[in-house]
Amino acid sequence: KYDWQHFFHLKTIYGWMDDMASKYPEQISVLDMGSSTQGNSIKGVKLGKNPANKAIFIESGIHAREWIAPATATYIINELLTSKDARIQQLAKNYNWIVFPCVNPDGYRYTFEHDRMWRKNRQLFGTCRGVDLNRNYPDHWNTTGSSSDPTRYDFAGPSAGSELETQRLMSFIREHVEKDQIKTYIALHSYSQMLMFPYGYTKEHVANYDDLQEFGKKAAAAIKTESGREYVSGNLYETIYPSSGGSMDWAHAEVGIPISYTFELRGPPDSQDLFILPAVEIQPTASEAFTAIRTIVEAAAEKN
Ligand code: 0X9
Ligand code: ZN
Repeated sequence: KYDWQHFFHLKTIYGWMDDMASKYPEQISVLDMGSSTQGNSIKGVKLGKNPANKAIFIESGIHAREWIAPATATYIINELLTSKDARIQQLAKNYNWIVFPCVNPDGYRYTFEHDRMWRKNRQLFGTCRGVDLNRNYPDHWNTTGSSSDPTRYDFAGPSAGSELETQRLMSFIREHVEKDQIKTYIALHSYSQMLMFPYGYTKEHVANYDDLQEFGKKAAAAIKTESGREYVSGNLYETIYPSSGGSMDWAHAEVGIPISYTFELRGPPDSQDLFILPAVEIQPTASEAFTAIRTIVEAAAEKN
């Protein structure tokens, strides 16, 4: 049985998505981007089937050890399907939601089966493994905050877009951006309590900087009201650290998705292993992340 008191293995998450799709066939269907380097499917769901609706895309689990991200993604799917809250029901009705909880399935499996602190995918390079998939996207690839050394945690890969997982996500987005009117792209990570927008590769401001800053500030305020947690909002370069080749920069600059954010969710209060969040934190963390997303979506809708 699936819940939000535990972290779950890839196959349990996929099984739960299948169960939800057979339980709510009118509202949700399972999607498949194709297979990863090691032959695991990259599965997600689409909620909402009104072709007139704009879509929100949620990418999660690009970094394997950030387990709170897939748990938050499934929480959001569940809320959109089952919530009695009128505001959430409205958002489920007025938007289509495309959610991929685990876009790095090889890495995610590896954190369960071998090394809890693994971050990258599992591509082989001589005697070491792994590309940081959030440095592999073809937008100012490997220009700052990434590495050409395959032993490093932030290895950008041998070339821009070299990894199968990157290619799968890129083709999916390219194929669906117009068809599904994807206007919002949210990437879920941990830890740091930040709501960040492009760019990651430069401190230069995006054209809609003021809007993204305003929505981010509103979202941070909504979290503060809900849980008392302090989230910082700002452009990625100045808020966390410079980094290039991230999926968010690519989605915004190369694909043209206007509302793009990278969330850094909670880490544990005091621990050496800041990616290891106690399972009791899943529910409040996921809830505040969903609150932030709803706030951004509603604030953006008001501007149109
Ligand atoms: O370093 C990262 O990829 C992210 N931090 S994490 O601790 N989750 O690894 C920051 C986002 C960098 N991202 C982009 N350039 N989009
Ligand atoms: Zn991350």
